[in-house]
Amino acid sequence: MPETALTPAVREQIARLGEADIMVGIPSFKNAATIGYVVRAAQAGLVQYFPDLRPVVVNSDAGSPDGTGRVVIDTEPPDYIEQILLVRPSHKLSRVSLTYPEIDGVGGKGAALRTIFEIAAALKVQALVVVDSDLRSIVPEWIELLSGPILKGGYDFVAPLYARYKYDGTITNTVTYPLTRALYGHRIRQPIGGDFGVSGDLVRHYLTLDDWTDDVSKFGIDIWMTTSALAGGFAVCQTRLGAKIHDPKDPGSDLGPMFRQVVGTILRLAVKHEGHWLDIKGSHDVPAYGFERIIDPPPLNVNTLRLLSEFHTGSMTLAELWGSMLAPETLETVMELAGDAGRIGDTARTKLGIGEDVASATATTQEMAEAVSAFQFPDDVWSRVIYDLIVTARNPKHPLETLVAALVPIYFGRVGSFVIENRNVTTDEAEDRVERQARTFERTKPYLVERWSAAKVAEGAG
Ligand SMILES: Nc1nc2c(ncn2[C@@H]2O[C@H](COP(=O)(O)OP(=O)(O)O)[C@@H](O)[C@H]2O)c(=O)[nH]1
Ligand SMILES: [Mg+2]
Repeated sequence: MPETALTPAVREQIARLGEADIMVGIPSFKNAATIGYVVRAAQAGLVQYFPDLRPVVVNSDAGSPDGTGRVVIDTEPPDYIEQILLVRPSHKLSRVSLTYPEIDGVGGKGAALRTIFEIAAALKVQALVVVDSDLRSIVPEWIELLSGPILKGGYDFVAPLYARYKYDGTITNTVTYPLTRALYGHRIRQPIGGDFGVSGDLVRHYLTLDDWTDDVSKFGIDIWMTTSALAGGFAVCQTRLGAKIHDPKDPGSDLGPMFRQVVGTILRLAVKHEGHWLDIKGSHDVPAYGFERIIDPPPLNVNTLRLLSEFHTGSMTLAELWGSMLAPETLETVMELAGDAGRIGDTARTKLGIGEDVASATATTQEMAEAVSAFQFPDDVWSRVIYDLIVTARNPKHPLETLVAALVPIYFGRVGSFVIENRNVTTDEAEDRVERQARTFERTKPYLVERWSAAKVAEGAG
């Protein structure tokens, strides 16, 4: 990890806090509307479930202009929590909000978390819980669910398990879940869920790693945490949190940059950690902590026409780049699929009376998915696209950022297909399709290993 750049203000806070046993870290960027609730839930969880541990809540903010930090400071004091819960904790609960320093000029969720790791290490905590600041569905029990496996079970990394609406978590469903599972053999269903438990040992391990990049300072942080825990041989489990309800994002309009940061990171780490995945076949379950939950998460809208249109447009502007990153057969199939997307999208626009500007189309999610229902992007083609990217990422000649940016339209095509395929089924049934795709990634892994090994031999020969 880059040299620590803790600001004097952060050092001062550390000196003031001394030591702690359990810490809740909350990264934020313009979350004034929602962070107060998250802080109250975190404080209540610490007081209710760990009255004998020394607790601290740390908000690592981007210097948000909306007063996020102020909300944290002004949130009801711990005395209030003690009154409503009728608990008398043995230790005072501290609450801190600070502005994190950028890392090599880059700020983001990861930079916020790095400051959180450094504070957790300096305070010598046994367990660190990190939760997002836009959560609506967090309850005090989440603090126990995320730290209990560490404090009681000897685990080092606790990944979340949530009920998410079938169209939420598309980067997870299409890339990070199936790829983490097929590469490293662990079925971690939400490797980038955002809400994690980390042991003191693992926090210290994170701070020794030297593979931090700009993407990790941003949204690459979650997959970096999960992958580094797996590659480091740490004990990993999952915990059942119920529903994840947070600020919604449409995969077609909001998730492009996040996709690039997450997928750039997972590919780079795959290249780095070849020794941890080359020999792994199949996968195994990862233990899950906490009582089962039966919850229907709220729906989310997706502009499928736009997804297909971006896929098709991508094929016209990026074909050459796609040719340099995909195997010839994969390229051919992807180009055909992009052609399908263009044709089927055009017919659907005419039918729905939508002009060229699909981004502002007013048709509903269901109407759009129905109108383009003939489109299908098969699982195994998608797995080969991702595997081709890993092989291409080996070669430093190809800048990863460019490759991953060029992958975005293909990802949109794949997500469009997922929405179409699941338009008439429940979230549970859509889950079966995510599992089917994950099994496909495992089944086609020999394709990756073969191409990877061939690329190595070719490099050796060259
Ligand atoms: N400090 C900081 N936090 C950020 C930044 N961007 C996002 N976050 C936080 O990271 C968490 C997850 O971000 P969000 O946009 O909800 O992403 P998603 O839920 O994973 O799609 C939230 O708590 C955000 O406030 C940033 O630039 N700086
Ligand atoms: Mg969110």
